[in-house]
Amino acid sequence: MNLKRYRVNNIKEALKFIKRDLGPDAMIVSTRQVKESSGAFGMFGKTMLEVTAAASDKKKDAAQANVPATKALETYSGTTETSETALANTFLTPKNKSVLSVTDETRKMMLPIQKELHGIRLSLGDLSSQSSGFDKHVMGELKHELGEMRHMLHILASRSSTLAEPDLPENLLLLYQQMKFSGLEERFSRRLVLEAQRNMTAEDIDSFAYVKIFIARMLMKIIKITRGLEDLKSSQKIVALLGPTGVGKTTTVAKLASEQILKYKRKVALISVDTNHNSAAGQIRSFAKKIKAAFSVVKDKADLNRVIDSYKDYDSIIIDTDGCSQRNDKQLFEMREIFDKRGRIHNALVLSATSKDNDMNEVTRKFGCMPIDSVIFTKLDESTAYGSLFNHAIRFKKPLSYLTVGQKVPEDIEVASSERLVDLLLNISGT
Ligand SMILES: Nc1nc2c(ncn2[C@@H]2O[C@H](COP(=O)(O)OP(=O)(O)OP(=O)(O)O)[C@@H](O)[C@H]2O)c(=O)[nH]1
Ligand SMILES: [Mg+2]
Repeated sequence: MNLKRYRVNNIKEALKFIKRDLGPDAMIVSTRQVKESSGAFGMFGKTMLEVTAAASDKKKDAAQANVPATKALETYSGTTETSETALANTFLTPKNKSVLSVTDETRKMMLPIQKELHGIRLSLGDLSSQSSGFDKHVMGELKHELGEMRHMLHILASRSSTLAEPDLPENLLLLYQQMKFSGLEERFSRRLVLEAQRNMTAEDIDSFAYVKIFIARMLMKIIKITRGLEDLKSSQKIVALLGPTGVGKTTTVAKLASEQILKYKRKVALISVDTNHNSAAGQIRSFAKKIKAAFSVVKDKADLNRVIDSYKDYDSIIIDTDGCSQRNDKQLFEMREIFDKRGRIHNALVLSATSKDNDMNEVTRKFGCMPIDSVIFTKLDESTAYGSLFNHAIRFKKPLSYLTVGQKVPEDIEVASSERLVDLLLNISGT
C-alpha cells in the first residue's frame, strides 16, 4: 500500500498532489492542522493542512488507526434537543433502513430474480391454503429460506451499487471519505454529510472543525448506549454473555466479575452454561477460584434457574456460555431454550470488532432468536475499521454496553460511550 503525506495550504492543493502521485482512486486517510515551526517556539509559524492519503483499496492495511484513550469529545456532548438530535432521529427511522442506492443496471439484473421470488411466495401461499394438513414445519423452513434469499439479494444489491462521489464542499467531501475509509457504509456516510450540508451555514461548512463536530454530534445521537450492569434496574444484576466462538466471552466475563468485585465491592457468582457438553468450563472455574467467587456449571434451563435461585444472596451473577456458531442451528436452538424469555437475565451479545460486516450481520440475525438487550464489542485494539461498529448500531439499533480493548484482565474493558466511539471513527482527539 502506498501512503503519502502532504503539507498544503488548502485541501484543493492536496487533492491536486494526491491525484498526481497516487491516482484518482486514492483515499484521504487523515487530515490535521499543523503549525510550521518558525519563530520562537514556532509561535509565528503558518498554519498548514497536513493530509495523509493512501493508494490502496485494502482498507485493512491502510487504516492503522490506534485506539486513542481520550474523551475529548465530551465537551461537545450536550444533551439538549439540538438539530443533530432531529437529524439522528430521521436517520434512524425504519424507512431509511431499506434505502438502497442501486444502479439501473443492477436493478435490471435483479428484476427476474425478484419476480421468481414473488412467484414462489404466491405458490407457497396457495399450497398452504389448499392443504390444511400441510406441514407447518416445512412451511416455516421454506419461508425461512425465502427470507435468507431476500437478504442475500439485498447484500448483492448494496455491493453492486456503484455510486459517484457526492458533489460537496471540500470539508464535507473530506469527512465523507474519512468515514467511508473507516468502514462506515457508503450510504450512511453520504446521508450524514448531506444532512450536515442541509443544516449548516456555508460559513460553518468552511470550518473543517465545525463540520467534524456537527457530524460527530449526529453520530453520538444515533449510537445507543447503556452503562452495562450499572444500568440494570433490578437489585440483583444478572447478565449472560452470548455469541459466536472465540470472540472473547469468557475473558469478558472475567473482566466484568473483577470489576464488580474490585470497583463496586459486590458479592459475585459465576455460572458457566455448558450446552456443548464438552466441559470447557475449566478456564472460568479456575478464575472463579482465584477471585473467590461462587461458581456453578449448568446444562439446561431448569438447572440454570435452580442455581440462580440459590444465589439470591449475591449482588451480581455473570453467566458465561459456550461459543455457538451462527450456522449451528441445533446449538442455537438449545441456547434459545435457555435464554428465550425476556426476564431477569440481561442478554449481552458479544461481537468481535475485527469481524467482517456481513458476518456480524449474520450472527446478529441468528442470535436474534433470543432477546438481545445489549451488544459488547471486543478486540477494539485489533480492529482498524471502526465503521462496522456504527453500521451495526445503525442497522440493529441495539444499545452498546461494553468495549474491550485487550487481553488483560481486569483492565482492558470500558463501559461503552458514544464519545469514545465517535472519536474512534473520526479521530476528533487527534486533530
Ligand atoms: N486483542 C484482544 N484479544 C482478546 C480480547 N478479548 C479476548 N481476547 C482474546 O481472544 C481469545 C478468545 O477469548 P475467549 O474469552 O476464550 O473467547 P470465547 O468467546 O470465550 O471463546 P469460546 O468459549 O471458545 O467460544 C483469547 O486469546 C483472549 O485473550 C480483546 O479485547 N482484545
Ligand atoms: Mg469461552
